[in-house]
Amino acid sequence: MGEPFYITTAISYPNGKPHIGHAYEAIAADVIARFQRAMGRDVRFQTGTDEHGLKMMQKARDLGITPKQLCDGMSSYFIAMCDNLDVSYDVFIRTTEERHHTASQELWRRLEANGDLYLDRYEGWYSVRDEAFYDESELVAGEGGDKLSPQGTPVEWTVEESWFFRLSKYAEPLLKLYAEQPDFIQPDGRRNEVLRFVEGGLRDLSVSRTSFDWGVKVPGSDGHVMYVWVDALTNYITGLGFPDETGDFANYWPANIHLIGKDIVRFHTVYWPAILMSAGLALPRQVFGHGFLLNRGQKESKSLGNVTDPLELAERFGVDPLRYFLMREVAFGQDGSYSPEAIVTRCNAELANSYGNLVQRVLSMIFKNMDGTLETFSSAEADDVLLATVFAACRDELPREFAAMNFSGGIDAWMRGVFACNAYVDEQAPWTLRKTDPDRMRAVLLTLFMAIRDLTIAIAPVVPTSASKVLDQLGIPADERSYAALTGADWYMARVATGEKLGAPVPAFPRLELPEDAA
Ligand code: ME8
Repeated sequence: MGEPFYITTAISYPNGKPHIGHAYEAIAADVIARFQRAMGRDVRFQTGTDEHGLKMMQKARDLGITPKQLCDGMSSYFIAMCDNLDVSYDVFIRTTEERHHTASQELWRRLEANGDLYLDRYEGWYSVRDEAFYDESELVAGEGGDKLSPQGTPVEWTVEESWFFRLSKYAEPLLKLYAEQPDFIQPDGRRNEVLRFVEGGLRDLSVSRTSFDWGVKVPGSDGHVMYVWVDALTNYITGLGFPDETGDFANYWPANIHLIGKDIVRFHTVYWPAILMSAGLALPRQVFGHGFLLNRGQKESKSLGNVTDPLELAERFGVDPLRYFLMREVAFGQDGSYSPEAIVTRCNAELANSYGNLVQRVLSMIFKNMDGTLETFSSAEADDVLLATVFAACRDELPREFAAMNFSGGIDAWMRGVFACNAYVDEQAPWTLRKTDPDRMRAVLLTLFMAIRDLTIAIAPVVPTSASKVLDQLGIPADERSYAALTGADWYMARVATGEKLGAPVPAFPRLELPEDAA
C-alpha cells in the first residue's frame, strides 16, 4: 500500500436536489482521488450530506414533512449523483447518523475540557441561508434598504442563550499556522482574504442554539443543540471512526485536502483549525477553495429559471465529456462558465476529433492492414521523438500540473501529446507506406499504439469509463494502468508476447450533437 492520501468534499445541504455546483465539486474531487490512486497513493475519499440546522428544518416545515423525512428523501439524490457521475467515494457520510452524533459530542467535550466553552447570551445577526452569524459591520444594504449578509442573503436579529467557543484566543495561533504552512489555504487569493479577516481580530463564536432542536444535542446541556457548522465540520473525522483514534483515523488523519467552494473558506480555515487546535488534534494539510460554476456567466437560481440538473447534462452529453469539459474549461480555483454549446465545442474539438479520432484511425489500420497483430519493430528517429514527446506529456507534465491542482494546464500538456501524434500520422502517411514500405508502416502504427496507450493511461482520471474502454481494446491488463506503468518499454514486449490480436475498434469518443432546444 502506498502513502495515505485523504481527500474530502464539502458535505452538501440536501434541502433540494443536487445542482451543477455540487456535481462540479464531486467531479473535481474524484479526478484528484483517481489521479492520486494512479500515482500509487492509498486514497481515502469522503463526501456526504449536511443534514442539521435551521435551513433544513424550515424547508421541511414548508413541505409539511419532518426534517428526517426531508433528509432521507433528498440525500438519496446526492448518492445517486455521485454514482451516476462515476465519483469513486469510499465513504458517504450523513450527519444524522448515530456515529456522527457520537463523534460531534466527543469533540465538544474536548473543547469543554480545554476550557474553551462558556455559556452566555447571543445577540446578533444570523443568516439562515448561509447558516452563519454576521457582525453588524459586515452587513450590506439591500435594494429596499434592508440589511443583507455579505453573500446577499437575508439576516434576522437573534437573541438567545448560547454556548460560546473562545475563538478570539486562536487568532495568533492561526496567523502562525498560515505563516508556517503557506499552502494551508489555496489558491493564494483566498489565503489573502482569510489573512485580512483574522488580522482584524476574532470574536468568540456562538456554537449552540436553543430556539430549535434539529441538531446534535450538546452533552450535559438540556435544550441546546450544536450550531450546525460545528457538527458539519466534524464529519471529516467521523468518517474515519473518531473518537476511536486508531485504525482509519490513525492512518488517514490529517486530511491532505479539504476541497470546498470559495463561499465556505472561512469556516474551514478559521473555525475548523481553531476547533482542532482546542481538541488537540492534527490540522488538515490543505484547504482548497474552488471557484463557482456559472450558467452562461450567471448564477443559477429558481427565479431566473436557469437551474440545470447535472444528471440531465450527463445524460445528454455523456458522463466523461461532462467531466472532461469541467476540468478542462475552468481554470481550477477561479469561477467558470458553462453552456451546452461550450461543452459540445470543447469535447468535439479535443476528445472526439483530436484524440478519439486518432485512436479510432490507428486501431482500424492495425486491424485492417496488420490483422490486429502486435510485433517487435525497429524504430526510426521520428518514432523516438514522438514517443519522447508523448512520454514527457504523460509522465512529467500532466502529473506535475495535476499535483499542483492545475487541471486545465495538465490537460493542455496532454493535448500537446495528442497533437504530436496527429502531426506524426500526417507526416508519416501510413496509408501510403502500406504500398511502398509495409515494414515502415508497421513501425509507424505500432509506435502510435504505444503512444495511445500512454495518453490513455494519463487522461484516465478525468474520463475513467472511456479510458478503460480504450485500454481494454488495447489489451492492457487492469493492474498495468497506473502512472508507474508509464516507465520503460518492457510493457510492450510483454504485450507482444501474449500474442493477443487487436479486434475491430469500437469508438470511445463519439461526436456530440447540440440538442435543438439548447441552441
Ligand atoms: O455549504 N459552483 O453546503 P452547500 C461551484 N453544507 N460550487 C458550488 C456552487 C457553484 N455554483 N454552489 C455551491 C454547504 N457550491 C455546507 C458545507 S462542509 C463541512 C459544509 C459548493 O450544499 C459550495 O461552495 O451549500 C460547497 O463547497 C458545496 O458546493 C456544498 O454547498
